[in-house]
Amino acid sequence: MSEIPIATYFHIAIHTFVWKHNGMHTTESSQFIGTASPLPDEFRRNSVRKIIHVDMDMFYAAVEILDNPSLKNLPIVVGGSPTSRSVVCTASYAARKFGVRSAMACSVAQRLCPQAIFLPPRFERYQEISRKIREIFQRYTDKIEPLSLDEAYLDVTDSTLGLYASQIARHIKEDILRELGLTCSAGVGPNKLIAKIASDFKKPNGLVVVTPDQALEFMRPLTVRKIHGIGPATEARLAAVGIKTCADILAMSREELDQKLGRLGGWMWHAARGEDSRPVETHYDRKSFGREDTFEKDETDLGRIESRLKDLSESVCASMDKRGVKGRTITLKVKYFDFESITRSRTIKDMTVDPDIVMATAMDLLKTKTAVGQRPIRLIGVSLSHLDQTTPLILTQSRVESMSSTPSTSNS
Ligand code: TTP
Ligand code: MG
Repeated sequence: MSEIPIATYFHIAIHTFVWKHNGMHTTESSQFIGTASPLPDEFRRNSVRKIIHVDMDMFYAAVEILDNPSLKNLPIVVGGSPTSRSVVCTASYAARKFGVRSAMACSVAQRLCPQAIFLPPRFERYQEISRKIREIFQRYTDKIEPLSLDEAYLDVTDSTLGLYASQIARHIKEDILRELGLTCSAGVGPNKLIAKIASDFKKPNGLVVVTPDQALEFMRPLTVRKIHGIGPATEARLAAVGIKTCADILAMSREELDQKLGRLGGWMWHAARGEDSRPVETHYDRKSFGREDTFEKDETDLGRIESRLKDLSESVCASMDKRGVKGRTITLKVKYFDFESITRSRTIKDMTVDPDIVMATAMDLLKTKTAVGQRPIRLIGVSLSHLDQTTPLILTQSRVESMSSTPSTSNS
């Protein structure tokens, strides 16, 4: 601690003051009380927001029980028929006790829980409830970033309601229960990363508050899978270099992480410390959606470039579709081996979120407007702009349908 300059202590004191007095503190409902230790300044830089993440409990199943209370406490599976090839959208907690999970084949779900009641999904009803939930959020803030029909981030940093962030979360939970008869779980934290993990910490009907002082200790024991965005593939990659928990990352130097994980190392370094500077992005803040990727080695092979472009197009479209957004301008970004970076765009007639259209347009731009094949390519990216600003920010029908028919991971 002796190496922390006085200016840093001052910085910490300011943060603590702002946080406490602007309305975020640990409430009696907090499920975590960490040992606060002073952190170097760089750890704190992004820890000044007040973010709430709200996630409905067993959403589709809960709506089914709401509309048919005799189903309460029974093992329910919302999805296709167990004799079809479809997958489980969600299962009630009673069914989860038997091991039934989202994205599992319905036939497997039935084997695990023969007494389960299978119900077909009613997407319009879920969307209707989702809209009502969003109206409740809007009473407290207009900085809302829905992630899907049943979850959203809310930024209440600048709230003028005179309420602690934890109180706002409590009000939202109460409003949803009183007006819609549904429970949800909320996480309150200094950023999106922590708020999301916190909302999952005490499901169902939980409220977990993590203050900036608690961030590091909150993260330390967590397995890396708890971090939003780390799926089974990354989990395996991390396990291969001895990383299972955030504590494992905290024990490593930045150099070691970079050396073992490359670009992922930097992100993991911050995530393990509970740092995340991503803002809550409302529909209207956002001008484009894009993804880019650096090749392991500079690439000239058209087939491999095409395959990467396909993955990127699918990823961009999935992310937009999930949010109910479409776009008209497709932009291809190419960085050559010598770091020269170019972008080439085309605006098409109709709004789209179709990965095949995005991919075909980007490929055409690649073949006709770049030096692909002649100059090795270091990085490739694709984005959609000229967004459709009118679409409500909720899951579109097509996305919901695809979610119910194709296995998806929880961090998709
Ligand atoms: P989740 O919030 O992941 O799950 P949940 O609300 O059912 O349960 P939890 O209490 O653990 O939050 O997803 C919300 C809804 O999205 C879910 O009710 C059904 C739908 N969904 C699918 O259709 N397919 C999927 O693979 C997943 C994960 C969710
Ligand atoms: Mg949920």
